[in-house]
Amino acid sequence: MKRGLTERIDALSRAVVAAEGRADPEVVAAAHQVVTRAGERVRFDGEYTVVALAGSTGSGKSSLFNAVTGTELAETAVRRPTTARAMGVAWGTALPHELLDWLDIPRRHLIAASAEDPLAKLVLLDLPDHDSTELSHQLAVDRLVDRVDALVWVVDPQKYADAVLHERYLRPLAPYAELMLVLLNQSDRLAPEDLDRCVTDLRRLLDREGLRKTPVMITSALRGLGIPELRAMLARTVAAKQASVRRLQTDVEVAAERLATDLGNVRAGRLDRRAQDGLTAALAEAAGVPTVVDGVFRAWVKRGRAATGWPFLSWIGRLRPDPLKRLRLELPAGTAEVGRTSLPQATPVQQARVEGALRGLTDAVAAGLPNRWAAAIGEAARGNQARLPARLDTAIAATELRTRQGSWWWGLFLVLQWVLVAAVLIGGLWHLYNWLGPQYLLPRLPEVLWQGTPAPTWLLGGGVLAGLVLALLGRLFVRVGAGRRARAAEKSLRAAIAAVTAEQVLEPVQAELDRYATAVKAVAEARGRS
Ligand SMILES: Nc1nc2c(ncn2[C@@H]2O[C@H](COP(=O)(O)OP(=O)(O)O)[C@@H](O)[C@H]2O)c(=O)[nH]1
Ligand SMILES: [Mg+2]
Repeated sequence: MKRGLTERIDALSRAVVAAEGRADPEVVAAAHQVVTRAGERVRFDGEYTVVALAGSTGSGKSSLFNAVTGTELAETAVRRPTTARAMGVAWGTALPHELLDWLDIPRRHLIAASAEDPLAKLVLLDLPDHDSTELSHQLAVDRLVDRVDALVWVVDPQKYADAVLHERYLRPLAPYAELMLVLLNQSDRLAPEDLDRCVTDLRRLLDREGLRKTPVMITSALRGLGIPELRAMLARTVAAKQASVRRLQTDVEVAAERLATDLGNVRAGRLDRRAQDGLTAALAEAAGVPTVVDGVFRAWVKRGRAATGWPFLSWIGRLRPDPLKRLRLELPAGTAEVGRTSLPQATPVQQARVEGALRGLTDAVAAGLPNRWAAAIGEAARGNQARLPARLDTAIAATELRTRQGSWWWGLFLVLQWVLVAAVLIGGLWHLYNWLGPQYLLPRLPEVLWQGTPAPTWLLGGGVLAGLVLALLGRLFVRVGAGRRARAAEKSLRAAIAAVTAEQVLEPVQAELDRYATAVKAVAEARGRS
């Protein structure tokens, strides 16, 4: 089915919104103009021509309405003094309800007419009298005068110079002179020479008001004079409207065509995983993820060694600063400092890699797109570049590294190490006592031997040896644990970086791609091609 003009104008309007700032500005402006012009003209059932009969009470509007339509639909003065509410008939195969609703015409009738009928698609309205004493009638007239395609002012020989008609309606409507027609009705009431004088006078009045282009016609609803001419005039108005609609249709087509050419019809590239991952990796590098991962490893090793090492030596390691604390990571949540790490700024090489990844990503998706769209995509990708380092840093600071609590077995090793320390101390003191005791005449302790070696020697030597072996074992386990923690931290950090990348770079780029797709689709609809 061929799309209606209204829908196509709608589609063109959507295309204009999407292409604004991306497509050729001149082409967009031209399309925008068409949308505005056409939109006003064909808001509702654009192919219909709406003509209203307006004028003062008793001039013969309703009688003319009946004469033109060949009906008795309008109530003339005999039956009712004034027409309270507007009434309308439409020539065609169906009533344009939407249009009549918009015009606020509740009383509506259809006059069957084929498409070939010169009056097909004409809506003729019988307006309430403009000089009605009821304000609501006047307001209804004012409202309709704004919304119709053409106005037929009906005057009679007595009241054609009516001040209200001229001051309030005709003069202000001078810009629309071409869309108006004045009927001097009840011509049968005047003698031919009086009629001439009356017409001349009316013409002079209209000319003075700037209505030179408004024709004057003479009619008599009573006698049927001038009715065929009036119908012919209406038919011409319908034809003109049809022509203007056709013209608009062409305008819409031309504008859509130009916009389509400007847009091209590229299947915009999609953001593929590889490019995204490349960018995330480059940003992770620049934001210092490897430094943090290394810090996690070293901090874990340091803490693990402090906990499980040989107590006689492990205190030395405790004197060295903690790698994570130095980076201002792992600060307790809620501290003012959270969100600002001491990670170093990206190096020029890292920045260049980010730039390369960004370019790779945008080049891939913008391939084949018109230059302005490609530029817009580049801008979308870089729009948040200035705030990116801070965002990435915050993301890193907020990532849970799970390093605050050591492994469960550290405690066990610690207890064992202190038991061994106790053995070493006991053995040592025992030996000291045995050596110094006799000099101070202290009582001798009983000699305990095991496998031919004294017990204090076992305690001292075994304690030292076992402590060192345990420490070595601890080192090994700690290293394995540190590797595992570092990998887990890397995964969490990369996920955090990926989330920031998506929000700050990928989403704006996707939005631009969607915008292009919207424009292409809308333009196709405007051309009636979907
Ligand atoms: N003599 C004469 N009387 C007419 C003519 N047209 C309408 N009338 C009469 O003028 C009166 C008012 O007509 P009507 O159509 O109701 O006017 P409206 O108030 O403008 O709708 C009625 O009595 C009609 O019969 C006409 O051309 N000649
Ligand atoms: Mg009337």
